[in-house]
Amino acid sequence: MKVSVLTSFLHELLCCPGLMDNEDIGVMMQGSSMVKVRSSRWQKSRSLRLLEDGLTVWCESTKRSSKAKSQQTFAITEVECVREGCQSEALRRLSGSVPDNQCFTVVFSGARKSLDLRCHSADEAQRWVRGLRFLKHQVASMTQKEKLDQYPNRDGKMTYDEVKRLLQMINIDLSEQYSRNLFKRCDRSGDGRLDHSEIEGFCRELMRRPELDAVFRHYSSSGSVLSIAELRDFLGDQGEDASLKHAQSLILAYELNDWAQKNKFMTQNGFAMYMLSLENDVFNPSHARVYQDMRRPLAHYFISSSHNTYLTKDQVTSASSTEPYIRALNQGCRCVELDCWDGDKGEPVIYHGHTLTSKVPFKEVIETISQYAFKASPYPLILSLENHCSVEQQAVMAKYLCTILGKKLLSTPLSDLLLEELPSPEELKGRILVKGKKVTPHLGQLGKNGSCASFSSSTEEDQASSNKNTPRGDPTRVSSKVSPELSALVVYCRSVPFRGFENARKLPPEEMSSFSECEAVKLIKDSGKLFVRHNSRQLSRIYPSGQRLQSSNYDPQEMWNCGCQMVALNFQTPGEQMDLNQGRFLPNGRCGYVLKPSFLCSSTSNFNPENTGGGPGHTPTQLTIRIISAQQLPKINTEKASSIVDPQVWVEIHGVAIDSAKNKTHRIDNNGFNPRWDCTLSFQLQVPELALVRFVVEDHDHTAKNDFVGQFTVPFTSLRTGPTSRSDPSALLQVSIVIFVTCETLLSFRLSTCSPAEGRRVQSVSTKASRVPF
Ligand SMILES: *[C@@H]1O[C@H](CO)[C@@H](O)[C@H](O)[C@H]1NC(C)=O
Ligand SMILES: *[C@@H]1O[C@H](CO)[C@@H](O)[C@H](O)[C@H]1NC(C)=O
Ligand SMILES: [Ca+2]
Repeated sequence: MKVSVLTSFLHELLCCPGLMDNEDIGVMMQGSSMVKVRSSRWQKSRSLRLLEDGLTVWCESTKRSSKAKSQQTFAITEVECVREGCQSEALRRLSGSVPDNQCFTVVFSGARKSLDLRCHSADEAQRWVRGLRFLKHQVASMTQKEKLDQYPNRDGKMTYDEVKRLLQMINIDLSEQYSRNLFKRCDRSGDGRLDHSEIEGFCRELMRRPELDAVFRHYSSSGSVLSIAELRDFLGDQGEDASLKHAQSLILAYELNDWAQKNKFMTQNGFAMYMLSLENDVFNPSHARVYQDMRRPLAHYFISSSHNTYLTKDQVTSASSTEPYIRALNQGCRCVELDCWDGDKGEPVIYHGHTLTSKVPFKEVIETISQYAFKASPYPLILSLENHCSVEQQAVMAKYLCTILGKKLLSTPLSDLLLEELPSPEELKGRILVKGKKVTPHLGQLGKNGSCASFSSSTEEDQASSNKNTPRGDPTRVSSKVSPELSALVVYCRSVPFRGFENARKLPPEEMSSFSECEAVKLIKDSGKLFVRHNSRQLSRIYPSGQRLQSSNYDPQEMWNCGCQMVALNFQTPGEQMDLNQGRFLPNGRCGYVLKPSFLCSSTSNFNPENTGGGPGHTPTQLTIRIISAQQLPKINTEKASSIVDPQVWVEIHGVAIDSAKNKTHRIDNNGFNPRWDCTLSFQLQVPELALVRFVVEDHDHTAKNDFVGQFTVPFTSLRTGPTSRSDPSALLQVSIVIFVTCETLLSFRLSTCSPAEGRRVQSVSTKASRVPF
């Protein structure tokens, strides 16, 4: 089959060596009959089959009736993970009635609903689980080109149309003009078809990176290979370990050609492999693990926090589910929120009160949290309880927290001593903290049995209810009675109303307040310095305004500038703000805790984020970024599928107000395949320690708003620098960084939301940046 020739070629080239030899994949390609499960009542027979491209799974109704001819597909690239056994809500309800080991769930990135499946045997389920994971892994490592010289001989010729169709199948969207030219160039025999060696040439051309070749030639005296010494020179210019030993180790790790490796040379292919590897990522690889001091008080860290975690979409009508908890926790989120209400039969439930959002049992959420709490991060998880329950159901909540979370739940202080400052993430490793109202004995308001009914406060919940901006006229009544059982579980994160900085200074460090985004912004404007000092000792949680019915997000940077720790965002809503959150928490092993700069950790700090004229934290710095090129940018706007991307790249600085800036490259018309800008952008930073650098790739549109293509955010302090300029005329610290933007086609997500705040389609596409020298 001709069709498989190029597919196989590209697979070997791109991602999937030995694909056909894998037994699990073999079973998947033959197809399996399964049962798709939505609930105990809705279970339908489906036939699942992996297509030859190794990237698409067909899921067909097995009924032959033409009316119910439902056929769906999903791409391996859309799969976020595969969960074995009965781990979804629907499957969990079946658990007991079906064998656990015959079930699995395919979880997709973005908003697509998970697919719950039951196989007819445990072995078949295992094969699909393993196979899907294997393929996902292969796709993820697709940039690692395989040896070009090792193709087995194949026969079969391909016409232009066949080539074109196959490219589309594997999501390489070439412009008509470009692909025709390339085809012509490679068709050396001129018969309008590509034979084996011509296809090989075509694939080589497809993967060519001329910008890397230029660097290679600059350092290579022979023009065809780099010697160890030449590679060392290059590493020296990059500011890397410039020893012969390191150069040699790179040849061993990245050179694919046996001859070259044996003779200690690096070929162009090996060089490209190294340049595109994680080792050369612009994100400092030593920041990819936990590298910060984790023994400082909790208040000294930014803590990745989610708002109304249970919601899958908007704030009014969407479904509540345990799934968003899994997603948030897997992303390293360390503070999730639970809005608890009285449910039927004495079982508390979680949903957005007074709205049409569906309900999910409190017990299930806690079970889910128990299972996923420490998968992505060992550091403490904070459960932010918004409690609207009767005292009786609060006691039920307390019971579940204790029985389900067991030893993980922190229910007594680590020490009996009066706290000077909060304990550290290190001390609280593996523990779950409850944040909520506590019956505070020192107020002397209560009798022995928690008759604290009169203890009123206006914490987040109450503020939300008195907020004129709440969507419903009906004020959200928050239970003012706290059950003693639940109160007892609140140890280090006691919610108290904010009564001014002067008053807060006298409070013990375990008391904390929540602020709506608007209140926080006002405090920042009016008394930024005091807010900074407050946050050096006490925790602050910021939450989105009740007006954000579509679950849009506010700018978290403004809050971080003031040292607020828990800047809670709607994790279900992708876009600029969540991208900033991802960037903020990218370093330190993505553990959800990032140490604040020192000027945000002192109770006598004079740092004020609104300052423009120097002071603590001000280190004037020049950031120079050269945007070189991109490869295979995905065409996101499917309605205009025929048109070609006209890409431009924005570089944005998110930091203190004076540092906020953005600039963009020029636009390149009609080339999403390998656009090259070679454009240098410069930024003056005053407070680099707070700055995030965000890259956004857009498709220019003449008639409408530009389409979003991809984004990537990295903290300035986690960028690896390129060669430092030696002709430094001023006292400014010069940092030159060269970015090489790659939107990996195969990693585009299907998720899209239209958030009114931005008024444009927002999609997440991972963008990778690597460094090359000027
Ligand atoms: C405490 O609770 C007990 C029984 O639950 C009740 O008899 C007693 O009156 C309560 N005491 C106060 C001070 O409310
Ligand atoms: C943006 O970058 C261009 C090209 O480097 C430069 O000429 C221009 O002055 C920059 N604009 C701003 C506002 O910095
Ligand atoms: Ca366009």
